Amino acid sequence: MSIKKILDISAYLVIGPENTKGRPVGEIIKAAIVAGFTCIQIRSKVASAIELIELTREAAAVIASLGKSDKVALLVNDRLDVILAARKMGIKVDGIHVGQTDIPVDICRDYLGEDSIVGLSARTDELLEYIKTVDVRSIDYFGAGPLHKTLTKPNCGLDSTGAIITRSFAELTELRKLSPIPVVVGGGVKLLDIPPLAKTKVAGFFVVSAVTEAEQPGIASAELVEAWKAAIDI
Ligand code: TZP
Ligand code: MG
Repeated sequence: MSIKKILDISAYLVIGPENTKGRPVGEIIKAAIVAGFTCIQIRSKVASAIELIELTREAAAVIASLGKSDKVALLVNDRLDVILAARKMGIKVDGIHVGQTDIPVDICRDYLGEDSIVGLSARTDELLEYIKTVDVRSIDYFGAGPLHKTLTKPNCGLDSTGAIITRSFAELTELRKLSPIPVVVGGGVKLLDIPPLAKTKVAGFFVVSAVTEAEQPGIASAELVEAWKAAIDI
């Protein structure tokens, strides 16, 4: 069965070599999945194409070694070319995550096929407009945010006046109610944000630094996953 049918974006790690304080990306991915993370996105603004392919290979191998290839989705940020090359080289990549100025989702879908996962991110206010007007059939989930200003992606939430627009839990609840597809929220998300975020009933949270910069990524991951599970049970 295609992993797309059971896509779980409840605990979603975004990671690249620039985020790990010099530690191997594969080790942090492993610690996060063991702790219960359900989706992995390789994202690097510094790695070359070949480095991205190798990171994707490593991530796929880690997921396979944990017996999770049909449970934990592996996505790559932006780089349709990297995904196509990785697949040609026999690496299992489940899909792509793109933003508003990246390759259009319909083109991604066309190249990657029906069984692949295509995620699209935008600011929450943009998404609220977007879902009113755009056919979302080629998209599997929305990435929304930022919840807070974040050093990991300093321009995230930037509007035309140069201000950073962050999102309120009320807006996220509205988006979740109106969106025909699942919504995952990130941008500055830390452990304390998990309970109020879960209350909005979005499908999940995504993090970079809360895991990748933690002294003990496995423990930080477990705390986030446990907090999410505890909060959605309420
Ligand atoms: N997309 C929107 S915000 C962001 C990405 C990749 C970075 C989030 O990083 P952090 O460290 O969890 O704030
Ligand atoms: Mg992008």
